[in-house]
Amino acid sequence: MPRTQVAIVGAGPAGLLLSHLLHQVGIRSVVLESRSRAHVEQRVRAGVLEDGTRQILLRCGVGERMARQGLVHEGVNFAFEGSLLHFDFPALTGGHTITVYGQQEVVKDLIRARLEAAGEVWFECEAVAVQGLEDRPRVVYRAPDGSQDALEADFVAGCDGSHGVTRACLPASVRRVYERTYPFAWLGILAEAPPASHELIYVNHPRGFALFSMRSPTLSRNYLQVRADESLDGWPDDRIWEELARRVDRAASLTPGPVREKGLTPLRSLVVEPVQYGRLFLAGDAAHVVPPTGAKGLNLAVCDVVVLARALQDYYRAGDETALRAYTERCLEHVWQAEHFSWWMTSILHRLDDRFEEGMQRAQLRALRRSEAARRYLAENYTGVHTSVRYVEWVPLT
Ligand code: RFL
Ligand code: PHB
Repeated sequence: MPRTQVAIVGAGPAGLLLSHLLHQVGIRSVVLESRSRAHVEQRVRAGVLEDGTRQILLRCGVGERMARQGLVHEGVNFAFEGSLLHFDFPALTGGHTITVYGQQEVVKDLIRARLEAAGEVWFECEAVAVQGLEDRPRVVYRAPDGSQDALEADFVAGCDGSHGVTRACLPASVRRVYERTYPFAWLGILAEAPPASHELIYVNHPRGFALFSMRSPTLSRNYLQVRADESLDGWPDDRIWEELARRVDRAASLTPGPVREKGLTPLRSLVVEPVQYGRLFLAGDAAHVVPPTGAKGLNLAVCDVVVLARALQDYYRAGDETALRAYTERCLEHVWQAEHFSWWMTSILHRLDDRFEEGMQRAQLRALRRSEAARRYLAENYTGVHTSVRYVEWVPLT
């Protein structure tokens, strides 16, 4: 049976970054990924990197292309009640910014770094079970030829996202899952069209939420709040552009263009406790899900794996298990913080169809306009001052 030190399930940002960080301190790992390399490199998802995430990627040597091609933004805008509110991040946070750089670009950079270092990423190998969590863990997986095999390891990292298998491997007797669903979804497009504005615009409009983002000066990434049970069939490209134009209103001028990709994302919040059991450690979306409104999912995954890589380094270097045992407690600190922020952003920006909640929303939005302290709270959370920025120093280096 093949054997490694850390078996990592999932080649998303969490699994790949963990494998890279471990490699840098001499710890061997194998990443098992159910999909093909082309599939994971093309999956369009997140776009906003917190300041700390940017610094972590640079510090561990995978940020060179991001530094060249990523778009550094000094703020975002909210449009509500007919006018625009600008959040000046450097002024509100003592210099922090965000970087717009597609998640699939981060994934490509990490895969390249792993493969150039002869790292083992086994594509088209789907984990079906994790066994022996207490002492001799092994991941049972289906190989590309359909046969079933197993990989033995000292530890297993469950980085297989929100629909993976590892979360369910925590025994039911210890696993607690806290979940919220929202009665709406996001319809997202990636289009060959200039962005609506040079910074992101989050729109609270009577017809529903909209978000105007980008990937480059010629590629826009826009989202619309739609009903949770909506189907893409009812949304031909023309209708999407018309609806985006209605919601952006006078906040920016839109130039429609060919739609390259479109998808629906249901919104939900989910936290699992604990995120470790025996020799299994969950990280990223396997451990928690946030609605995308706060742009936190990828950044949280980065925080988790920096904490985990550091704890594994302590273990292999000095036999010290203290940080491994503290993993759940350490992670839950930043996880609940980001869960709150993402829930709050979601609740102040979407159409809620409830008079009381609309009153709450208006009060919060007006407080943001009135109060620099309120804007600072948003800016600190958005740029990751209390999460990823604090973990930059934790990146395990030899
Ligand atoms: P991923 O990226 O889902 O990767 C998990 C990987 O595991 C594989 N897998 C398995 N492999 C082997 N065996 C199995 N049994 C497996 N089951 C699954 C999957 O194929 C996959 O390759 O999880 P990870 O690494 O934890 O990363 C999390 C992020 O992907 C996610 O949080 C973000 O995309 C969320 N998100 C955003 N996050 C941000 O920080 N900033 C943003 O601006 C942002 N915008 C977004 C988002 C997510 C969105 N969608 C589509 C959910 C915008 C959207 C629309
Ligand atoms: C994106 O550019 O895809 C994006 C930006 C901000 C969010 C979510 C997604 O809150």
